[in-house]
Amino acid sequence: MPEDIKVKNCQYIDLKQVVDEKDGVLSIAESNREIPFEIKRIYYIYGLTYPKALRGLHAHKALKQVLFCVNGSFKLMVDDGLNKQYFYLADPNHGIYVGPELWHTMFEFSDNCIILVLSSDYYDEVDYIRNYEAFLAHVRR
Ligand code: T46
Repeated sequence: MPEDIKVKNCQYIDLKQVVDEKDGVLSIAESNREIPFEIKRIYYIYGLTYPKALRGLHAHKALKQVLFCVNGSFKLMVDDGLNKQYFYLADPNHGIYVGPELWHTMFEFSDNCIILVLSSDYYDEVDYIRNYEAFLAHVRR
């Protein structure tokens, strides 16, 4: 059983799965079904061979995203300004919804890690808060 989520704007996402036994597994993510928004952008992160690689270190003002680890594993920390929670992602069928106003970092990547991100909007640097103190001020306003 996954642990209860205590940060706001965050939830477990389970994809619809079609298992074809020896012919493999198909996982399906559809907008406004398994994914709780309209998907406008997909990106993926790989080449994570540096053992101390650290990504994220920001929050979004409005962007909604779901993160999957489609190969390998990594850890995700989310922080809503009051509570922090850590997730271990290692199953391509199980993702984490990271909604707005959550400071998040990604770390402890396996060499073969591939992170797939489904995103509710196009890239816009204005939506990022990249300073932790500014993030705290934003969520406490
Ligand atoms: C997030 C986590 C999970 C673009 O130009 N377009 C894009 O769509 C993205 C995602 C990034 N960029 C540029 C912005 C930076 O100059 O690529 C550079 C690296 O982005 P960043 O440092 O934000 O990468 P991560 O891995 O820390 O964060 C990414 C997403 O940017 C972010 O939205 O939530 O993955």
